[in-house]
Amino acid sequence: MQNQPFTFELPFDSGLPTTWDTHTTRRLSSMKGQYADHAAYAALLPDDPILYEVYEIKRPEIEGELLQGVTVIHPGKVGDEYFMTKGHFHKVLETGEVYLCLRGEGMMVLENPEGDSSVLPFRPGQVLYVLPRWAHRSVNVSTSEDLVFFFAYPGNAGHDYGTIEQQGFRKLVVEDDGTPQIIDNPRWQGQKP
Ligand code: PAN
Ligand code: ZN
Repeated sequence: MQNQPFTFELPFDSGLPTTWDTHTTRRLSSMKGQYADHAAYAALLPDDPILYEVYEIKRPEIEGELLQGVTVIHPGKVGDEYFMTKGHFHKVLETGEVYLCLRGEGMMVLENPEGDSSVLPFRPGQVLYVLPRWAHRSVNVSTSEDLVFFFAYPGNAGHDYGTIEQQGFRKLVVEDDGTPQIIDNPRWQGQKP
């Protein structure tokens, strides 16, 4: 781990950082119950494709530090739903996060425990600010190109994946006639506030 201020490159052609400390791959099998089309999920499971990869710079997970890295979501669909991240609340709910889109074509699905939800397009050059209290999931709405983005969030934020695993997001992004559409999640299992 660096103990001096440092720089690293995020070349816009690849979007990949030139250095990183950890590289995590997330496969379809880690998304059980998240895709609305359970039959399509089951059909793809034997191949267990990699949906996305996260490259992170290691820093102490404490207040005052920032954790940063790059996520690459590969193109693909499960039924009509695009490849996407698991999505999470931060364990420290009052935590914001900054995203910068580097490549591809995406959407961010967000919601808070108060019942508000939002789905924002996410294009190269755009910064997306995730407000404190809002769960967030990134979706690659291209079926041919990677979606690549940079993120930075407070070191003490932590991740709560369990709430989304259990209740899902209120909104889904699905392909309809070749274009992304936002629909209500028929399986959303949260409690209305
Ligand atoms: C991002 C995400 C990353 C992968 O770094 O962690 O895009 O998504 P999941 O964590 O939902 O699998 C972030 O929001 N960190 O807090
Ligand atoms: Zn986050």
